Amino acid sequence: MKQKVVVFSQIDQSILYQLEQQFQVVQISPKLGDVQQQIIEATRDADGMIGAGRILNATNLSQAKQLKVISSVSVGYDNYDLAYLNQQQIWLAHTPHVLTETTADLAFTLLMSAARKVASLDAWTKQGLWQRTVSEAQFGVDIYRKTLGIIGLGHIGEAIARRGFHGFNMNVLYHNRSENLSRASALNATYCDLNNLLKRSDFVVVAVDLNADSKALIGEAELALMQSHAVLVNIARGSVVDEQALIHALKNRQIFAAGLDVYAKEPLQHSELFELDNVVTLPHVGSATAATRKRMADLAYQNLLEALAGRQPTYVVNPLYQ
Ligand code: 8YV
Repeated sequence: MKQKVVVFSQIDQSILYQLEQQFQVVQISPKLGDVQQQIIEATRDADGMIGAGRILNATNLSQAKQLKVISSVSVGYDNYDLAYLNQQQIWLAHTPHVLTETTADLAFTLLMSAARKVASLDAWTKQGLWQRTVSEAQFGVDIYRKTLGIIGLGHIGEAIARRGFHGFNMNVLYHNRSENLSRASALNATYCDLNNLLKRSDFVVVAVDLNADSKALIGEAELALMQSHAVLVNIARGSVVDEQALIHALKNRQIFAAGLDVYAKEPLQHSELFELDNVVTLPHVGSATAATRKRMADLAYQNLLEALAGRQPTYVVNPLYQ
């Protein structure tokens, strides 16, 4: 009898085809009704799951008595109840490394777009408002040789720092739970406590995992430490930054601008952010290139196959010995 795999989000079609050749596949789709109920029903006799972007926890996995693995097509895994998966001896696998450079590219895209008002000036030009030489209202801020503060010098944070250091001769500061001398030394990066980084940086990039320590890490007090010409970029998770405090800081021009790819609630449908001309809002596209998403899907597929064959996935989040 074929093992059963639940596909809980859109995945690469070639991967879906390969799954359907080997397993009984059930796809979850909002078009088929309540997603939570679909997950509860579909996982009753499921052996594996693959997908991304959905919360999976004790509630919607309560019937999943023979589930061996959740293979996430993502590097972040804050949307999974890891304690519950450990308790149920369910492997969680993810897709690190293959999206690092693509996500760092997007971070720098946001940094530069926010610094030079690309989104608002594009709209301004297309509305026919460019009628004479530009004035201070259209001026941006410089990037070259400025100070770049990275909150979270992990793989993605380090790739962002590389772009700043080698590409723009930026002075790199970083904040981590602990110093990362190996990564920092190659970039002349200086370890800073968070408050000092916020005070000294012209550009602050949030690149930390979302966890108990980083939730709401950047709030009203932290934003108040930033310089009025400073730019905040968030490519990590929305909940690391207090979104209402950021909106207040942007409205009051406490900081120059923000570049956001992630939000407290996604998709971002209705928000005061939409009314502001000093924030660039992208729809969580950090890893969203065809090539990178294919690499992620391939990696998630391999992780799933390993687990369903009884072997610990190469990129397991929670090493278990089932
Ligand atoms: C994913 C991401 O596509 O990998 C991550 O953690 O944030 C993105 O690359 C996203 O999580 C899917 O919902």
